[in-house]
Amino acid sequence: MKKILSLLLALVLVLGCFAYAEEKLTVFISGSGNPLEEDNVLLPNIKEAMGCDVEWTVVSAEYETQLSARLMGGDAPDIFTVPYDLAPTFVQQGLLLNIGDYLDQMPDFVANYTESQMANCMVGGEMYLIAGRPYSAYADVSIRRDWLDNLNLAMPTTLDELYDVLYAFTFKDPDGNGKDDTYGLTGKGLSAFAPFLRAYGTSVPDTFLIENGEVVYTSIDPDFKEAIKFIQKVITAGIVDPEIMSNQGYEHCDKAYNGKAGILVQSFWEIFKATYMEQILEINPNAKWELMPGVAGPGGRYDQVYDPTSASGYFGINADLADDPEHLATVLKLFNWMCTEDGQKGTLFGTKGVHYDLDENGNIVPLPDLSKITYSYLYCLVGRDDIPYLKAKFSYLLDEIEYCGQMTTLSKYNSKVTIPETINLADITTYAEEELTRFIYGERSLDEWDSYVDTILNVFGLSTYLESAKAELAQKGFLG
Ligand SMILES: [Ca+2]
Repeated sequence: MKKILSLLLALVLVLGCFAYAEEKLTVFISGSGNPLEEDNVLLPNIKEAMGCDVEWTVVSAEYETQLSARLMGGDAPDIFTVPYDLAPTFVQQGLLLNIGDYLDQMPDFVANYTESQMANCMVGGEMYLIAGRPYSAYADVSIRRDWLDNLNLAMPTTLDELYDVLYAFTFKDPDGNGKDDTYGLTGKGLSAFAPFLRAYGTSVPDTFLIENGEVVYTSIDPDFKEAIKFIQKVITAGIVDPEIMSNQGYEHCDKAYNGKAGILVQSFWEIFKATYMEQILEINPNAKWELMPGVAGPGGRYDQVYDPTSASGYFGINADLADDPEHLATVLKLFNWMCTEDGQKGTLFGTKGVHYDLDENGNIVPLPDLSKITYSYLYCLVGRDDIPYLKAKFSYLLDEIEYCGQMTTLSKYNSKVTIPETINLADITTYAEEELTRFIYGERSLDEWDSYVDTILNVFGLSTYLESAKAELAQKGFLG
């Protein structure tokens, strides 16, 4: 087949048609939400930049089976999604090109990837993957600035000040309607307590942290036990939504929109995106929401918990291309181009004049049609430089997005931990959440903490999970 194609190319060259007509890039990725070809505005940009045909297959079900079929059939795509857990196997089977050997052909890629983003591309110390850059940390605690102002209170900076604010938001009529109709804080499930947990240097259940070179699993973290004592005080005082554990769907958001709580624990998008803010201001034109920084406590001060080791996707390059340097150069050019300003615009923002314009300083001004591009993650394989992207796309949220980019975050490492087949993580998490809830609400005495830890380790098999997590994080170089 290859021979025939070469002959065809020779013919094409002789006839003086497009010199690159024969070359075709094949991309085979896992995902969903790919638009119809006639509605796809990103793929044409990629074809134009590459100067050749590009076949972009998006597989929404049974990706691994379909990829196997391609590989076994001798029809390996140039670029394909690598399920992260399978990366070592793929390397062993010789399927993945060692991209590290070719970085000199990808200067813009190298320039735009941080050290930790490069580290995400490594398998066993060699660069066998392109890991799409992860999304930024997004703030998830918002507060009614107008309520603070009404009560002459400052933004809380410590756990004790937070307690006082919650108390005043509950008992001092922050909305001035003369009714006892507000609570300090609302949210859904245990994550509603995240602001307290972070002040103790911990996080919601099933989070892997690393403290002093040691793996910490939050569901049995002694810091979580300490945080519970503080959360119990808050609950006993009646200053948070009593329905936190039973709120369904977006009930907690609705309570905040309707002025029933002064602090909402939920991704900031659900307050600040125009569609939500319009609802909020329709209900109360004086409502003024602001992002609330983390408060300091015994465990430090963190605005959010964030996994710096995650990726927006993992992609490999067909190892056979080592024997076809010209075609390989086109494949490498694709990844490199995607990291350039042009490539980011072409794969995230669509077409100038249709989806965006540029102001006099060259900044992107979104046009209404930009909202139709909901599938950029299927095309921008290198991920995006998230904060500049968001500032361009949500230009009315510059302060909030800037804040997200500057948050102090507590690092978690879950995306680099593989769940062993012998354990049932859902059972472990359910048990942890149920028992931690009972501790928090005083239905089980904290005197039984050690017994809880023993049960989850030995009856639910958490000890197996922890052992393998420690070995894996050590092997991947995260334990210093
Ligand atoms: Ca009131």
